[in-house]
Amino acid sequence: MDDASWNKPSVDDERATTIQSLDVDGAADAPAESSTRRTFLRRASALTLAIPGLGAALESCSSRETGRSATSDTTEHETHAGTTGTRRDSLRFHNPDSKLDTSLKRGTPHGLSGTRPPSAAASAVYARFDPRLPPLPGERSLKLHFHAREVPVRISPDTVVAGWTFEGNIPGPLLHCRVGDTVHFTLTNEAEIPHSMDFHAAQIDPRTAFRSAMKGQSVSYQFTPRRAGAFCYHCGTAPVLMHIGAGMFGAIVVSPRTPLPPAREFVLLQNGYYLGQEAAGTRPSDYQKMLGGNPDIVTFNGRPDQYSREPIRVKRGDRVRFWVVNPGPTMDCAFHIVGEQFDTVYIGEPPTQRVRGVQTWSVPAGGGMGFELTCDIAGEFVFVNHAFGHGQKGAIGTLVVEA
Ligand SMILES: [Cu+2]
Repeated sequence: MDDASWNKPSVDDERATTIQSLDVDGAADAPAESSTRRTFLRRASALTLAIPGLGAALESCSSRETGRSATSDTTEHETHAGTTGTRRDSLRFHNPDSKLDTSLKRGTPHGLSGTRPPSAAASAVYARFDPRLPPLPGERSLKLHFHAREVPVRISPDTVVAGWTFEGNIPGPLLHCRVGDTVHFTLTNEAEIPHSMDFHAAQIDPRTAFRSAMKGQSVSYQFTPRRAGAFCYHCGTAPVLMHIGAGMFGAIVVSPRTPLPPAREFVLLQNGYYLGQEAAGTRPSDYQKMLGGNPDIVTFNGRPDQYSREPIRVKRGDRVRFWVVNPGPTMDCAFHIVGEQFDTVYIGEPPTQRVRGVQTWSVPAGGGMGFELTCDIAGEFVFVNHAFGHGQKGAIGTLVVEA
């Protein structure tokens, strides 16, 4: 990335400008009620630990620990996994149904890699994905140069996937701009097969902007987001299911012209992995499994259970805003926090398109929403895809509210 405004690790409350009058419900509870809620939380915690799989997900995974101590989201730390690229065999593949990809001739087969794992799999390093929303750029523009790369990505201490990536990681970089900013985007394809970029934040002719770049080629375009919100971006090359499923996705948060209330802001992308048998330490993506829609692993930010091992930490009294973005490729995310409720969920454009007082709200595949709560109670709050078949597969984490 040439202009790494998205990659600046430090996010704190100072950058969040004050706001206007968003009437947020859920003022601090009275002490008696607070005590009652804490009792409930303890019970809820015990309950969740009694659920097979969920309990396992909540464990510290001490047998797989890499020696890292729990990280704080107020300090600088990791972002990227291994980025060593390799070549792989290709499967001949043809998808005549894609409506997105206009650079490829209809009926022309193109490669689908994934059968031979990258030889550099063993060197792929596990690292927690930093969930903090990057600060806004100082200028009214975002200049981005992404590279499509096929690299092994270690998604847990003991699992490496054959990733198709933007910038060598799954998900791709988190982006942040404002309504009215100009996003200047270039994709350079360093991979063997065609790739492209579809920004949901853009309103633009997809036949030209979202066209594929062949190996060694670049595609450039620019757009100006008209609406605020949290938006997916993903590769749009056919078959899109395979390209998203193998890791080519990310998120851009577009802040409204008038800032939202100051908050600790985090981005959670839910994705499913559909994996073949491990070979030489790496698990390839399995397209037939993707078509079946039953993932092996579901994650927030590309790594199952990562925020259970290394929680997201805030202080009591913080307002927290999760931007939950769901690139899919197929299933929804029923976002819920055990022991808490959302003061506000921005289901459409913030700040006006919202609902109040919500326990769970589903983000559809291809969608993104803002979930806001006031952390007025100290404790450990599990956030989860409450469709527990997915939560148990790794779409789970912990928000620690420190007293
Ligand atoms: Cu792609």
